[in-house]
Amino acid sequence: MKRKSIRGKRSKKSKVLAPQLPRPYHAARSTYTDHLGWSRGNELDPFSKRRLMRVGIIGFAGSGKTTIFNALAGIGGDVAPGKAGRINLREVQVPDARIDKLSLMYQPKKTIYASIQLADLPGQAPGSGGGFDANSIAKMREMDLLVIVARAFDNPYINAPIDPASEIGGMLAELLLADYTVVEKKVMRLRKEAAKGTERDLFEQLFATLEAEQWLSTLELSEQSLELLTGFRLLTLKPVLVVLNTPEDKADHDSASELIEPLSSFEAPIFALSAKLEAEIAELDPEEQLAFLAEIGIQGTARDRFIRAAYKSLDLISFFTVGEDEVRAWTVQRGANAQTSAGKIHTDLSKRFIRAEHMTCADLIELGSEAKVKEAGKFSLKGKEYITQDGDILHIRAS
Ligand SMILES: Nc1nc2c(ncn2[C@@H]2O[C@H](COP(=O)(O)OP(=O)(O)O)[C@@H](O)[C@H]2O)c(=O)[nH]1
Ligand SMILES: [Mg+2]
Repeated sequence: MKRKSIRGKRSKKSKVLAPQLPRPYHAARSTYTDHLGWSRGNELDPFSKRRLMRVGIIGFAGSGKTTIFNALAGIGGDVAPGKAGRINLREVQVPDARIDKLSLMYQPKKTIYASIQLADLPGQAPGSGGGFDANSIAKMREMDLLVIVARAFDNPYINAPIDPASEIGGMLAELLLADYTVVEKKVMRLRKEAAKGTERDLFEQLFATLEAEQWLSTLELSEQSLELLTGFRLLTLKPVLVVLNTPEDKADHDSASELIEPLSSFEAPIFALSAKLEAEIAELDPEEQLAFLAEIGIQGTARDRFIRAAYKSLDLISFFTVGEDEVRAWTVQRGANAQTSAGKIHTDLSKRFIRAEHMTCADLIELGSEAKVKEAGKFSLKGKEYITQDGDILHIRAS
């Protein structure tokens, strides 16, 4: 099998803590629409203040995309076959044990988790060989992360053998082809114009890479190059996760290992889960979920593991604000400084930034109160340029 290079390393299996949730975290706002007119921020700027990160679920028809979408969104239940072209959208909260603990400590009026947006995109018939239509590709380009669902269970409605490796390979090839088409067109024009300079060099490099069937994410592109490419929204620059939709009796990583093994040549992180089982679990309330999981010997739901992994592969981190009114997670790109982070909370806080009061969530949880953190000398003031770390608790002082 050909080695495909995809951004993202195989993630380590993460242990999931038993949830001690102050309230169910799937009480998220939902949207349901058949077009992509939901964006509130700047389309092209994935880090604009309001825009949620979008996770697009893609794969062949019948692979279980809609079932997984429902399970992840906490909707549960069986699904009717999707209507062609329809997109399901839902905002889901990112489970975070730190927020759970902070919420227990402060007993705030509101607890707000970080969230991402899931999109259930239309599929492609297995073995259709027809590829995605331009519309489906355009929708994928709007996503920040692509999740390929591959079927490893027997679906009586699908007249095709179980072959997740070829489904994954087929999807990756589709994505690569879509970029190739765009880049080729651009290169041909630049060549015709006998263009010289950065843009020409960049596109020649991209073209050669795609011709060699390599993902563009394997290139180390400069910030400047990436900026030039923003408008193209190239698919092979996006992170990819694979969900292997397994039979119910092979629903966790250990028992699914023989199914995962043949897929190890794909460099994307692979998540084994049973969509059907997860959807059933999603219908139970939190206590019932725990009992059920214990009964079938699975530690934590795949849902929690998966959503956290998606969040991580987007290179996002969370910082927190705490108080009696609100305990809240805020999302910033890794590497964001304190001033940018303040701007997530409010533009004014960024403009009038003086200092950020800082402690870590780990210290606060360990020591039990802000006063104790101060006593231990683990409370400090940070300037604008301080690089926000995952798990920081910030309070912004502004003029
Ligand atoms: N046994 C089993 N059936 C599943 C699983 N996931 C999905 N299905 C069934 O497969 C069919 C297609 O699923 P759906 O989510 O609509 O696939 P989509 O076309 O990719 O959106 C539905 O009848 C589901 O109930 C699974 O993990 N196990
Ligand atoms: Mg569907």
